Amino acid sequence: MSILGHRVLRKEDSRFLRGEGRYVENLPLDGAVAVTFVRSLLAHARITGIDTTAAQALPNVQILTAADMELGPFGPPPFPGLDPGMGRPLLAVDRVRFVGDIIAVVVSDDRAVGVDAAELVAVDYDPLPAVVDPHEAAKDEVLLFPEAGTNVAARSGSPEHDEKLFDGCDVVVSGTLVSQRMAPCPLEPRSAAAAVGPDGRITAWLSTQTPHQDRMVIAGTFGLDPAQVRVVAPDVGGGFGAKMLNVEEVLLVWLARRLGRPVRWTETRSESMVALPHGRAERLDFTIGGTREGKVLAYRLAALQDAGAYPVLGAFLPNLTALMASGVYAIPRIEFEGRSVVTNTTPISAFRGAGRPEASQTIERALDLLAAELGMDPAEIRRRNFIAKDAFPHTTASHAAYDSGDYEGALDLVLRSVGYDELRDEQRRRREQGDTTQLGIGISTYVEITNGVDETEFGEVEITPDGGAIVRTGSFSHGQGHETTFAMIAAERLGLPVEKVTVHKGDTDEIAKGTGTYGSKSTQIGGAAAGLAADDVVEQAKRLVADYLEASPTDIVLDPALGRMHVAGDPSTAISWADLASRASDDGRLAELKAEREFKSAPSFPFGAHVAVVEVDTETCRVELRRLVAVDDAGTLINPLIAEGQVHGGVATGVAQALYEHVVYDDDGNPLTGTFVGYAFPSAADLPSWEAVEMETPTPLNALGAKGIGESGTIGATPAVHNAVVDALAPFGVRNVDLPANGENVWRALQEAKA
Ligand code: MCN
Repeated sequence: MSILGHRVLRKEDSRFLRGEGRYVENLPLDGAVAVTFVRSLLAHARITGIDTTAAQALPNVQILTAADMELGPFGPPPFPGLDPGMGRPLLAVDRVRFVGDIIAVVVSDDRAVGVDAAELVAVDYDPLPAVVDPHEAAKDEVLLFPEAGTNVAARSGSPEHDEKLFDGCDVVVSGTLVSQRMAPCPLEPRSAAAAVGPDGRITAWLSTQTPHQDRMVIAGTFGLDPAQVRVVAPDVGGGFGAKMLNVEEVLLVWLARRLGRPVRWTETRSESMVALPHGRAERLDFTIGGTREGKVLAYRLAALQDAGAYPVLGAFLPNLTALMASGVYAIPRIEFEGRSVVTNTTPISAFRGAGRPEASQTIERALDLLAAELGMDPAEIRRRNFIAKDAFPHTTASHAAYDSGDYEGALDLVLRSVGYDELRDEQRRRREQGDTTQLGIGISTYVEITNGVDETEFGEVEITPDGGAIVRTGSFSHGQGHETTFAMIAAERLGLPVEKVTVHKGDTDEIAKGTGTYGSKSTQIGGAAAGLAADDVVEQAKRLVADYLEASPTDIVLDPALGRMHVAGDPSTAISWADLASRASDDGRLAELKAEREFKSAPSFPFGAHVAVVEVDTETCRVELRRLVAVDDAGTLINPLIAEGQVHGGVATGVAQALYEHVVYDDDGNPLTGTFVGYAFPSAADLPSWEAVEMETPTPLNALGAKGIGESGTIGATPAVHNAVVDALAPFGVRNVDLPANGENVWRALQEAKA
């Protein structure tokens, strides 16, 4: 029986539960000095002077500023249309553009002394007007990069409107959805260390998701051959898309080279809240039109993305929103226009979902609005517009080529699981009785894209002298459980117990290549590559066994249940992996039991349906999420336990956006949510237990049949909860509640409806 599809406990958890996880902060690093960043306290200002005298007076402290920096700005990424002049100086030169911009670095033997010294660095600012609202930024009145002549960093889609887009529509509704700015809040904040060997070779220990890509960027930045750089990512306590190489890590390498000493820095939580890139921050104006029968004919979407002070990945999120605009629906005509603008705020980058939640949050609100206008049940309008189960592969009007799906099946399953009809009955009763606590039921049916840009991943499998196996992968697990699932994939192919397979990752000296982990692509490409490498090892092993048994390799078979190879039909002379490895070791032939593979795939499209049930107290405006039932179909599941864990975490993030989290700035660009006191980061106590329901529709794109699951819960949950809150308030004439749909925004929506 195959181990795949079984709820195998996570191999890595024993290490974590015993406190044996190894993070950058607790790696032994002899003689490492501490790095503290002096960050801007103003959102937009000219720097007219930096006085380090008092700080330098502290013991064993050194301070460096832009005057010491020989490197040019970091970024922006070489995306088409992006003004190359919008790069970020590693240390601010003359001007700061957000609270958190780095002005100077303090290097100290003692970290506490470094923190004191940083506070003593006196910066003279000449304040400039700050622009925080992307709409204001788009007016180009206050420019962040005067040389660029505009704050618009990138455009996508087309500004042209087709006047006939809504021809033939009986009903047309419009609205706006602001997918609010969020902070990724990984449990382990960022951390980095760097050292230079006697030969000038750099080692960087990074809390990252992408060790191999980081090596390339570091090598490129310092004009080195990539072989001169080693990146090691030990255990990483979460990343959620935000932990990709940034200025801080580059500065650490720069300091190690310049000082000839190992250096280390670990972000504080409040530093993380302003310095680690944020996510979302996209405003979407939509118009949807359809027939009286509820058939959607046309959809127009205009996205205004706040890219933050320096355009990085965030500037390109509208491209993903555009691609996924159609959701699970067969919409004949779609028009999209996207603009990304720079503002005096923390840069925006990827955050769990990155561009796709924005698409599904919008189309799911639009569908509900249209249903309300037509007096139709939200489940029914969805049914009337789904891309049919037999229509795959299917290319949408927004140019996404969906691989496989069963959207109506997911909706049926979630409605059955939640008891939809009974809930509607209860809702009706409460409405009729005029209860102060109203029930809201929200549906979202979503599709998302994983491995969005046809990436390739590397996998290697090697049999060890004791007959176990090592999997080396270019993917990088930072909470996702690859040490278990990738071991399961190889174990199944090799016929070994999963305990005998160890997964290695994150050290660029040990793993030949890799792209890392983001976009929920690891299993479908990294897992698939590991599986193919294991297949190759089996074929190579058969040749070795054939030599030992004096048979033809084509006659040798692997008994996957016992992990033994023998001549077909003659199990009596079988050779186990342990025997084979031992004999091959003695003969100097163990290297024959090792194979490398790369696997490239087109994107896959996981999908699902969520139903949220909320209670809204119409007097106090308190919102309570009572239930959330989630059907998330990620194709064939490798490990349903881990997949469920991913759904749980993902749903928590989605609910956090729907009800709690919002990074807020004042008009001068001061962050008002710079700590967990002001930023409503929910804990388990704030959330109900999720009800996750399995559904598996394999993809034809890889031999595992697996799509991604890491971001699905997030993408499905927000619109379900959002729709539920609006649904609860429908009898009061409420058509929209801003995100997060918390007490304050519910109160505002009720006041507006009354007015
Ligand atoms: N899996 C499975 N069957 C499938 C698909 C996945 O059993 N059909 C398993 C995988 O083998 C893996 C896990 O589920 O152990 C997630 O796999 P996958 O969907 O391939 O996603 P990635 O491993 O590429 O993870 C990336 C994704 C992203 S983009 C974000 S953001 C995110 C997430 O994963 N950040 C996380 N989950 C996170 N979980 C934790 N704990 N911490 C983060 O920072």
